[in-house]
Amino acid sequence: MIVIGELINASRKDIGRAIEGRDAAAIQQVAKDQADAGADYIDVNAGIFVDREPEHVRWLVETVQAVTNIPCAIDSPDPAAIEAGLAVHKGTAMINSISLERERCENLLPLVADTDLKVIALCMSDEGMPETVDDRLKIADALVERLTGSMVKVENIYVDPLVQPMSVNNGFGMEFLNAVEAIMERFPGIHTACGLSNISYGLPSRKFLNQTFMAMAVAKGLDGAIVDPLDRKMMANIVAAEALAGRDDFCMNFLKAFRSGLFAF
Ligand code: THG
Repeated sequence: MIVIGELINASRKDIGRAIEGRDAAAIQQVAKDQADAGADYIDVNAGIFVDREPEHVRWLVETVQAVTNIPCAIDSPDPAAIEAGLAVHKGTAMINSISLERERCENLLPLVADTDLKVIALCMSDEGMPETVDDRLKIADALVERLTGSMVKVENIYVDPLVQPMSVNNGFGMEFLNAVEAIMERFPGIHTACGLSNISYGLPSRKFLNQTFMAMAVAKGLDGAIVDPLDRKMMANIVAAEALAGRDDFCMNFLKAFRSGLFAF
């Protein structure tokens, strides 16, 4: 499982304030904590600052990379913000995300064409949010075709089928899970990723719901997630679920995690 640490997101009050006030130490602490907890990527999102998003994203990438060796997932719907972050990023970044929305797709394809960047391909189009497995597969088909047509390797693509709140429609959980399974089957070598916590929006005990949903998604083949790496139970759940799903040879990762104390709450 590729773990993308979600905590550097301007919609969180402390982070929004730290970005505005250029409090590098505060951002760097959150970056280091997530890397130490086992994150593979640090998501950087300044989405609440519409006009100043590119400059904030650029500052976030520089600030985070000054203290960690792991790459960033540059999280914005605005191609200009992604371009600004990429311009200063060292190593191989993850783009979060491209979608089938026309403007986003047209502007981002040239940026990722022929590169080794990791790309999250969000199942969203100008026709709105997908609801069924079929809606998601149609968008995934078109996105994968365009990305591979631009010489992006299939193993660098993370399709995000889009998690929607089950408080809105209690079928959304299974539609998402079945989409993960269908996408993993249809495009050998591809990955899937998602912002998992959307599932519990509007409900109590969100962490508990997110942890349970993670185990179900791992069983369907999910191999990337934007989550809080400081949530120990979530991280323990991922390791246990992957072993149970037969994705951990000789239970090596599970045993290693046990020895390092991950399951001692
Ligand atoms: N797919 C992709 N990218 C995404 C999402 C997705 N990026 C943004 C988002 N969704 C995932 N990231 C976060 C980051 C932080 C929080 C949730 C999702 C978060 N939420 C608390 C809440 O909602 O209650 C806020 C609480 C707080 O203020 O701390 O922390 O779906 N590709």
